[in-house]
Amino acid sequence: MALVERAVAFFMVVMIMMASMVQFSDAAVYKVGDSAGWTTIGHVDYKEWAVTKNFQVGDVIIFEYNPQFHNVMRVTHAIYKSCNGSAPLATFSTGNDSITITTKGHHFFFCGVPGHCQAGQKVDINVPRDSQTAPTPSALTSPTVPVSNHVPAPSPNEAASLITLNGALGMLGMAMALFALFVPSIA
Ligand SMILES: *[C@@H]1O[C@H](CO)[C@@H](O)[C@H](O)[C@H]1NC(C)=O
Ligand SMILES: *[C@@H]1O[C@H](CO)[C@@H](O)[C@H](O)[C@H]1NC(C)=O
Ligand SMILES: [Cu+2]
Repeated sequence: MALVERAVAFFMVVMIMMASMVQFSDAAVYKVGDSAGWTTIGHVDYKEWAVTKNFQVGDVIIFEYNPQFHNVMRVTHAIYKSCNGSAPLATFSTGNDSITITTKGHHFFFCGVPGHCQAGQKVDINVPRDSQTAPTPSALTSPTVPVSNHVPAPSPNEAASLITLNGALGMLGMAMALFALFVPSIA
């Protein structure tokens, strides 16, 4: 009897961990400009950087820069096109700004330092309106647990894939540790 209960408990723990793994790997973290960061140096093509990504609601966008020289302004499409930094929707200036994308559609950002937006320091984070929403914890009751359907573009120097991978590996490690704990008492 106790043996059956332990087996059931173990099974449930594994199912919960697999479900949380799905959620964990679903939100990606993107550093704008990858290793170049948020800058006017080297004329990083932020448009090109953004179009190769598969942004989803819940993703975190990090702007990393020297706050003495740059900032981040979230703006409307009209302001984005005109590069006029006098009336932003929001301004960020820590030099390491994490912005979580909470809605679908376009999210426009540029640097508000005069001339920088014109020089190309601007980015459009677009979450396609027809993109799938994140899977719900219904995986808990389903016998087959889908692994993430949201894997960022496979670029070796991309922090996002590493973070996602680390998360998945961490969960796998925890599941294996739990397995080691449970197995001697079952056998
Ligand atoms: C920028 O926008 C403000 C209003 O938000 C306007 O007063 C100003 O003239 C604009 N600047 C330019 C260069 O268009
Ligand atoms: C920026 O913040 C992230 C956490 O949000 C941290 O991992 C990273 O090391 C920070 N980078 C710098 C340059 O401070
Ligand atoms: Cu700037």
